[in-house]
Amino acid sequence: MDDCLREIKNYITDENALCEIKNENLNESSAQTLRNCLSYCFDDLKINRNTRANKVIEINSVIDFLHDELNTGHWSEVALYIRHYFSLASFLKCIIILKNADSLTETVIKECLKSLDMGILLGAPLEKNSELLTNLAKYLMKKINELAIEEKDERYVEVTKRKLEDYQKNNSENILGMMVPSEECPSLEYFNKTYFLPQVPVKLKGCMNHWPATSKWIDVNYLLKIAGDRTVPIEVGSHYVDENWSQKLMTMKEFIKQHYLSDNYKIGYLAQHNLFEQITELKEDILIPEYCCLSLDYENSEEPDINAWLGPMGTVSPLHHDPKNNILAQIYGYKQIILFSPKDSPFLYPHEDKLLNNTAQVNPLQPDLEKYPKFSKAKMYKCLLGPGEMLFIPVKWWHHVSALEKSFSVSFWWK
Ligand SMILES: O=C(O)CCC(=O)C(=O)O
Repeated sequence: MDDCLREIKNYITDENALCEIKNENLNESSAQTLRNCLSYCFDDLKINRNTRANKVIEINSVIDFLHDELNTGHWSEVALYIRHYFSLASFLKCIIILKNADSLTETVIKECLKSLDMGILLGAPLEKNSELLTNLAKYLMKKINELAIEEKDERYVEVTKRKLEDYQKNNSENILGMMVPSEECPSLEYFNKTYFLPQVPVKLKGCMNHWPATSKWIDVNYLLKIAGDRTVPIEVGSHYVDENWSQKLMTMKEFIKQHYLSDNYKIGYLAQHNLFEQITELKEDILIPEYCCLSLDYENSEEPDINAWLGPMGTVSPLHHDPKNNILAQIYGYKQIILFSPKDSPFLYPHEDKLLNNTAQVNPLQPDLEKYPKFSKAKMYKCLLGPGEMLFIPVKWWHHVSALEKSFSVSFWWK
């Protein structure tokens, strides 16, 4: 255990920054408890078993306090320091669990990973130690893999590969609409002139053949090895406007077993989650498409927002638009995508509620024309997006996305 703790200390890039706890930002007792936990973690204190056990209770009291603060008011209004302290407390909880354990068992590691992931998902990267939690989680995943008895399940490897012709037939016969144009890896200049500047959607082929993700991620055992015990947010229910829809936190392994591989369970979707900041190993398998360097705003040099979309057949993202340009890259599986220009917004009946007014009330696959008569005036575009293909969705273009089989996509949103 001492070796493990010594190794972890190497991940701390700035110990002073880590130990700086300001009273004015926290209530006095939480600040004091955090300081006590810090010194327990890093000063070589000899303390008895009872006091050790109390340390978990102490750090949990700080975590509970911060958790309440995180859940008060709107998420965007939560002060950044609360999120920093939440990450710090989650990190300290992990160290306390490790210090109190006699050896590095699977149960101990899982408990640590859970705490780190909560810190990553609800907290914010620590100033001057921004990769501490992600690196520690990566280290612990490596350790748990060393302990694990290989439980390869053949079911994990298979991902249905239906014939492209089936989909093409289905797509062109059942859905009215213009096919979006398609290009074979166009030059940046041509893409800019023909699609980006006029803001026209296009399917891009042959641009991601060199991404390791296209061959590695289809094997669920690979995802389980890298991320099996990591906690991720899952959307449960048919789609986010449905009244029975909810969000849950579960491990990737639970998600894969309960929602991804199981046919008779409720639809679960790992949707719009920045998996790559959380599990940085996966980021090494993808590349930011060069088209994302184009911008309508010359001052913009921000990195794109990269999100993962992993789910079984049948996931649906209802018709909506987003505030940024998007390249939706299909790693595997087929998705059917319906698009409408922003000009057609009045024919799509956006929800009136402010939180949902980027989402249409009409379902373009089964429009209720009595309720939404103007929909018949909308010009519909369609795209069948297959493995290794990308779709450029210009900012504010409406899109409805349904997965025709198990599917993994990565979206790159940029201004
Ligand atoms: O793939 C999906 O289900 C939705 C993707 C999407 O809406 C997006 O990338 O903005």
